[in-house]
Amino acid sequence: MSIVCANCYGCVDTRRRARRSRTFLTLVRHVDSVKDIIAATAEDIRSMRVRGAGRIARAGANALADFAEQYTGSSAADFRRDLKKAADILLASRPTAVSLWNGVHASIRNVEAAATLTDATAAVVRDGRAFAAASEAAVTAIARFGAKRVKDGDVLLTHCNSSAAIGVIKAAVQQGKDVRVYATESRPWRQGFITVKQLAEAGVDVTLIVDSAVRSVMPRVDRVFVGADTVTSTGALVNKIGTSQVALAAHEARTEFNVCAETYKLSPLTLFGDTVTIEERDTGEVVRPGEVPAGVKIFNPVFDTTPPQYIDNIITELGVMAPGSVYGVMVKQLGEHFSDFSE
Ligand code: RI2
Repeated sequence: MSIVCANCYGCVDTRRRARRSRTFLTLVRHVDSVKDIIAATAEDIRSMRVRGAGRIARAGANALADFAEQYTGSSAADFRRDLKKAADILLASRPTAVSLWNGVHASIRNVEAAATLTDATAAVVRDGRAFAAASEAAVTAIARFGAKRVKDGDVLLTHCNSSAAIGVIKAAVQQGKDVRVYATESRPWRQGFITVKQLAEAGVDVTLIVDSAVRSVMPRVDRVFVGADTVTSTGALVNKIGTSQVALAAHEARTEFNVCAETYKLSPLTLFGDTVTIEERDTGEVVRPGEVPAGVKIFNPVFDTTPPQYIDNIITELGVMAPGSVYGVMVKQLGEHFSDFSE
């Protein structure tokens, strides 16, 4: 059985968390087979019932661990074949955030070397759960490092809804710093409403603004903290649509622009020339039926790219770095697997 939150975009991505958050639950879905675990998770990610780059990565890793735990096939070869299909289904659910790709690959990386079916399934359970736990720990570490950069009296701005960026703001407030926060609405999904709810519940002085108000308020802002869906080998940031405009306004106003990115948001694929696919979502997210004349075209890209020259700091669980340091971190992390990604 899998428990899924249907009315909150991102509050639940693990069963443990769901049990703690009973009040959020409006839908309990019964999953009958191991195949359904993967299909249900992929659908939750695609429909954004589970959203946020970190959460979708953990959801993917935990789904593969569940899949392995409940696998009833009889050979390691069958498991490898079925696991590959499961991984492909999860990866097709949302294309932009490399966190999902890294979570899936971290979960399946030791399967080839496993001698038996038991060893292979155990490897996926161990690696999937370990990725999810490390992912949560990374968000906590980023909160600790990022909060040190916030000064008492600061005015902050955040865009969309990033658990890593919100972690930084909450940690700064917990340290007793008096901060005020502007949070963008983040059309079309309006994840900014989740952000203001989370910050208000934490006792933070938060003001909701429409996306087009960013340049207008930026001269009053001391620091921007945003999350990341993908960071490329050149240190460019791929994040929620509008992030690059926030960065431009920050650059113009000489406001510090900080990216909160766990290292599993770094894309090893970009090191070898791959580009990042920018997801385009349904036009119904932008307008309701009949709201614009027939024949009007709607374009709904949901991420954009911020060049490294507009980024001051990338705050990771390994520490605070400049965009130019990303290449070195990626190479070190890939280590002996470096050539695996060059195909
Ligand atoms: P955390 C979100 O994407 C936003 O772009 C946000 O900045 C990013 O994921 C990172 O979020 P979406 O799923 O991992 O709302 O920091 O499209 O929570």
